[in-house]
Amino acid sequence: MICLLAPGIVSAEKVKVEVQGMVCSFCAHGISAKLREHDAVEKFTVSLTRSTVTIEIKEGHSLEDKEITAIIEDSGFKVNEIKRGEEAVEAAKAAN
Ligand SMILES: [Cu+2]
Repeated sequence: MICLLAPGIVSAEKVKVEVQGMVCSFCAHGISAKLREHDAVEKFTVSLTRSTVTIEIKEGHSLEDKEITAIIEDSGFKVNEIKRGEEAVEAAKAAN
């Protein structure tokens, strides 16, 4: 993957997903594997302590709530809540 954009120029859309039942690194691995192969995912972080997955969506791509839900459910978990925007993501970072 090559990044042609200087950091900070483009603010990609960020999504915070609260996942139910994600408790260990094996859980995180299953979800990570699916996110890694998705076209629209620029990068993501998984927090086991907060049971959240924070996804940064690639410029020019979109990721619908139902797609996110499908990814999580395919991995064997349930989605509690999906939040979009900087605010939700910054709050998650601050608490980590
Ligand atoms: Cu697990």
